[in-house]
Amino acid sequence: MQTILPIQLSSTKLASGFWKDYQEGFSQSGLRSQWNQLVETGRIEHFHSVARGESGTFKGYRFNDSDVYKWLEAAAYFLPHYPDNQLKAFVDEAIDAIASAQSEDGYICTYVQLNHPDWKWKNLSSMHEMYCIGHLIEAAVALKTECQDARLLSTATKAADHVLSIFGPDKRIGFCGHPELEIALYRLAACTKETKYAEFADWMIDTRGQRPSPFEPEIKAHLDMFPSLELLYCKDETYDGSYGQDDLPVRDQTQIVGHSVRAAYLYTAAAWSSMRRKDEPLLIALNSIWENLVTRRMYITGGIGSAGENEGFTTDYDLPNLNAYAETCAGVALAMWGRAMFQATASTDYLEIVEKTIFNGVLSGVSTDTQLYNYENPLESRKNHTRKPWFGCACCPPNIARLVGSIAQYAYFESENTIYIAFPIAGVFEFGQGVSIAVESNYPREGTARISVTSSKPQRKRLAIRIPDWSDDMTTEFPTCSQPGEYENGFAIFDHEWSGTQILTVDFEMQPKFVEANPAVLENVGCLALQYGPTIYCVESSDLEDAPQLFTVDPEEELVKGSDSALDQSPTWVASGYKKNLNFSDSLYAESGTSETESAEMTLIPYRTWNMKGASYMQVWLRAD
Ligand code: FUB
Ligand code: ZN
Repeated sequence: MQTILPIQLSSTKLASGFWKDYQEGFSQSGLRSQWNQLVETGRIEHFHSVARGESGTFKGYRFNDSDVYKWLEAAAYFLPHYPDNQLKAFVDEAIDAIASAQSEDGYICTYVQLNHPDWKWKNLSSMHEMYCIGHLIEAAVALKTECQDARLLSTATKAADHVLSIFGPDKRIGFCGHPELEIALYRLAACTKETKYAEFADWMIDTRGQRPSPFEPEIKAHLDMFPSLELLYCKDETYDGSYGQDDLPVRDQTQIVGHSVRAAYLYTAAAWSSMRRKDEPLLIALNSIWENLVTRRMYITGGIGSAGENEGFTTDYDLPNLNAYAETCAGVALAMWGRAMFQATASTDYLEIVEKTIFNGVLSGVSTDTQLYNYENPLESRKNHTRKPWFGCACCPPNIARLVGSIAQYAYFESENTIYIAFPIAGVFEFGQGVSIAVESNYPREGTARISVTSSKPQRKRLAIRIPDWSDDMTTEFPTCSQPGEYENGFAIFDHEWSGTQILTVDFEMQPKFVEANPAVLENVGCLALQYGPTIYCVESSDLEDAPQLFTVDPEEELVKGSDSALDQSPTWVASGYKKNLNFSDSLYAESGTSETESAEMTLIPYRTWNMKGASYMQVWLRAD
């Protein structure tokens, strides 16, 4: 199979529309308000404090450095497309601050440096030192690749070399409780052409899950400092490791377990590793884990990690709506893993999930003005959620910023002979050998896309357009050729001799559909959810007179298109059904049949836009029996 790579961001220019709106929001306000939070909460100051030789002045979570790094990575994606001197000045300030905090030997983790210098590399399972260095590396690679700014890369490679000088096959056995460095090292290897980083990441992936685990003795030794580690990493007081995917070697794993962000970051890296090493058994294992996830442990929104206690997975079909954790970062991580699986297999099966999580469980994590965030993304609310401008544990806001800034890399891909379109984003996109495509589309609000393919010279190339699972019909108009000639792995393939500019129109039929869950998800028995294209809908009390929990939808009644959502201009849908009448008399209970219902209509809005008009009652799964 030919290598499939995401399009280079420098070869993309988004046009007005759904994604440009989000990007403009982040470039004009979201990134700025996040920067203010990084400053106000002391996250930037921590680096200066280290440089000044202070001690004991770190405040907050021990992995707070990573928020600065993720913000920098995001800024690197936005700056070339939305030049902004002030944003650039913030970036410069951050780069200098970070460099000033690095120890002579390359070590950097301001929590340890300021508050616990004697804990350096003592508690890999929980300290997040490698996790933070991973995000530092990702930021540095992004700045180098997108902004041709190599300043942070020297800090990052020095930190990476420091890690490699301590850990490795012939040195100390170790990897991070929170995978992330693995992803970063593959990116660093690609950026610097230094394969030692990729080899080290391969080694970390292979070493995880072996026995004895490096985590076991340190957890015992540090129980007084981190008592929660035993709860998370042990079962019946015996080390188990599943919280950090250290229960089995990855290639022996079959189920998705533990902390959801950790899992999806690890498997993203492992998918790249399998490609790099042509390691079929590793890919087969990843596919088993994936299957377990998407057939038993994933919300219809693409949210993953149902439980708050471990920020992760529980058991098959345990998908509570009201208490769903479904962290925004886990959605971002799932999009990354699905993308890597697509790169490894060329199959749209993975892109289905990438699309599902991005358009629902991830975008619900940010308001359309990019100022307010959801950390958890439940599928039901009883006025117990409000969006926040920031969090004490602020991993999600900059994570979603980096995803939105690099969104084209989830939609457009290229191999030597094929251009892949996972979902259409409006704009102009340049590929190798002088081929570019200009895409006009109002996706995901509508299913049509007009694709103008321009080739600087006559040449044969395959244009592969994903046929979404949710669409019952796809029509194409391509006057110069009666294609598609073939279907492959879920793509319609236009294998064509391109020259000059040729125009292709595709229309994915988009109809609102009620979806039911496997009855093993007891929570959703007798309930339906509405899907329109890739968008999952919900009902919110701010659009009704009452809580949606009082309503029963009648699926036999036709859904009527409502006015477009004021929040993201997607269609709303009006469903008919019944509503429990609240005139239940004064009693708490009454004989069945005595309470009244009345016919009612309910307006469904895109789930991603819920919780934007203040705390509300909300439901994705509507009672229908
Ligand atoms: O531990 C670092 C990040 O903070 C995780 O990815 C999130 O789940 C949150 O715990
Ligand atoms: Zn998060």
